[in-house]
Amino acid sequence: MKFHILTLFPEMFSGVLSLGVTGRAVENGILGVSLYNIRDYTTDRHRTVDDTPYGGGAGMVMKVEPIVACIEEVRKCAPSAKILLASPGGRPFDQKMAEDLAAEGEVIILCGRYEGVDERIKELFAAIEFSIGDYVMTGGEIAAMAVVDTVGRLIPGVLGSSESATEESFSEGLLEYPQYTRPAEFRGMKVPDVLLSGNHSDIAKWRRVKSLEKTGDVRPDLLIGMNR
Ligand code: 21W
Repeated sequence: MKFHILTLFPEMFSGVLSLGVTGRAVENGILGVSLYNIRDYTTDRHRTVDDTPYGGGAGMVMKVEPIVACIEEVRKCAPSAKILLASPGGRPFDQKMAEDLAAEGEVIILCGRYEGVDERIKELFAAIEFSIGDYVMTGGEIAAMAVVDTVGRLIPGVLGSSESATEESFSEGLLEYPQYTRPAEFRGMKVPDVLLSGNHSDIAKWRRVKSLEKTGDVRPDLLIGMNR
């Protein structure tokens, strides 16, 4: 699996690409990530990547030419790669989208900055716009990292054997049950007795109840339509 990330701030990705599960996968070559600085694809003296919006209004819009030049360069090596555009107006990114993307060989992610990118990019490349939630960030880079992280851990071999069974929560559609580790008591706070009981069917029942309670409290939307 290979990601091509187009951004004005490639340095933002160094942590994600060098640390933790994702960093290890990149080091091992299981996950490929190439970064492209869109500014390197400008041809004018001032290396201009943005301009004022037609029709007026606040802020700047990312220019079409450097982005097209960059995508066309990447497409030489990855001609059939899907193009994702990180955008607050995009489709909400979810686990299903991540699973679909994990089946792709190569994916291009374009990170917008300023007030967004020239609309013609979407049309030219049939770019799929995605958002990571209903809040306003300053650009698409953190959203691109979320995609690399989420899709990356679905690639066989990225998670170690001790990490890999961790799929229950979202695939079952419920939030996670509470977890504890040693010590059994900390500042008078005891770990629930059932978890120390060794009774695995009681433990499974308790965890299911806690998952349902938590989901009802925090994300009742996830429960709607679960019966029937
Ligand atoms: C924030 C870009 C606000 C554009 C008329 C038309 C990528 C993001 C982003 C940003 C605007 C994501 C406008 C959740 C996010 C991102 C930067 C508004 C003004 N006026 N997911 N458009 N939240 N954000 N554009 O912010 O690039 S995925």
